[in-house]
Amino acid sequence: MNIAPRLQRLLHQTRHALRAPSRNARTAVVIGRLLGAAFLICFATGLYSHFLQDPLPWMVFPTRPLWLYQVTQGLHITAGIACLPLLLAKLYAVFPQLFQSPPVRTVAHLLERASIALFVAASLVQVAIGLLNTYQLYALFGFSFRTVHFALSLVVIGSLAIHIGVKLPVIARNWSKRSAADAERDAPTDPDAVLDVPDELRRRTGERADAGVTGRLFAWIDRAPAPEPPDPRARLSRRAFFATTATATGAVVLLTAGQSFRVLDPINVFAPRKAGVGPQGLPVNRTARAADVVELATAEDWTLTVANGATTRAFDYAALTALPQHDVRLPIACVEGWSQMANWSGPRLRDLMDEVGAPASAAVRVVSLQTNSRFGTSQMTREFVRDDLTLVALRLEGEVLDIDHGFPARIIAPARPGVLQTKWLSRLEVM
Ligand SMILES: Nc1nc2c(c(=O)[nH]1)N[C@H]1C(S)=C(S)[C@@H](COP(=O)(O)O)O[C@H]1N2
Ligand SMILES: [Mo]
Repeated sequence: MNIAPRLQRLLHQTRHALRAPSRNARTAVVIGRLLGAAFLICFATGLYSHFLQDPLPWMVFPTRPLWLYQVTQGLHITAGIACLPLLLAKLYAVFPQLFQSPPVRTVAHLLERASIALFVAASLVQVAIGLLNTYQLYALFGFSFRTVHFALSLVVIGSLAIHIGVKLPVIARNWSKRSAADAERDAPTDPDAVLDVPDELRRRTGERADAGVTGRLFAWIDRAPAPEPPDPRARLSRRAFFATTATATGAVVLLTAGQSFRVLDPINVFAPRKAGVGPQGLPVNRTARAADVVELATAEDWTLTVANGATTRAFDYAALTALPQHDVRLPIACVEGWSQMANWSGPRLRDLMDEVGAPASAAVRVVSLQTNSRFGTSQMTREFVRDDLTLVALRLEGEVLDIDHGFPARIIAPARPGVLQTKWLSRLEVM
């Protein structure tokens, strides 16, 4: 039994099986545009979220509309989820490019391929860890999620810019259906073109098709005797490919976006959080027990210390309720994507600042009773400190705060990530 001809025929079939009507430059451009838009939405909203949590000294943030962060973060998570099927579709469309012959032509070509490899790897990791984070599976990573997600976003956007720059001629040629059809009429592409160096390029570089090791290998594969013509029905048609991609993308978006956009709540089946489920009708992100604060939070002698340098005042619960109370309707908008509006009441933070003579320009460090997590402290820039809607909340939906929502007192402020709405307050320090 002779192995070589069998191998030759097998490779030949494999090589031709990769051909599919949807595997062409136009498909790559159509999916690429959607993916590009999703990546840009994720990048912009991600930077916003990142700097809200880690502001540079000169940064000032808008506090209106009060649902601003709820919407930007909802878009971030929803666009990120859409990237998953779109990335797979794009990889499917360009997959045969992996087997170019020869694998590397010039230094520029090497850099181009390297930037694509980096882009594909970084974006797959980026989308995967983002998704795991929305399900609170941080424990799976041995690293700080936010640091890595931020650093990778720069790699993804940088390599995407290079990729778009390199592919600009292909993108321009295939931007519209018409231009793609014109290009095809002017210079019909060999159905195998995606598998090989396009003839045009070969002519320009004066290269022979069967040059190099892979060129010779491909030439040998193509000499396979009498290949059976591939069954056209066995291939995914262009229409089926787009229908599959659209269905998958639509489904993952529609079945999870309800966590961020209330109108879709009835069909929220995959998202980790359900609106309205939790004490006082609001989901809980970290329970008092997990934060190890039950004893401290329910202690008779609990007080909230407000400190401005040497001036400190301790407010017990009765003293806080004796201050003017205000009602606000503000969302908890978690970085993980879920969000929900709620009715809060309590004294304004700015009134407490005035009690210790804090300057109007002061930022505040918020300290929780919780000491077992980074979320136990947060910082608030002056525009949030001075906002009329920023409260030291004592009540939720007309009742005393549930211990899991931060009893005796928590921060609630407009247009801010949930992670900064610190629960189980202990100290407020003027900075
Ligand atoms: N002390 C403390 N405050 C905290 C947290 C925490 O882990 N510890 N989690 C934050 C996060 S990530 C969110 S989304 C909100 C959720 O508030 P809720 O549990 O009342 O819905 O609380 C924030 N406040
Ligand atoms: Mo959160």
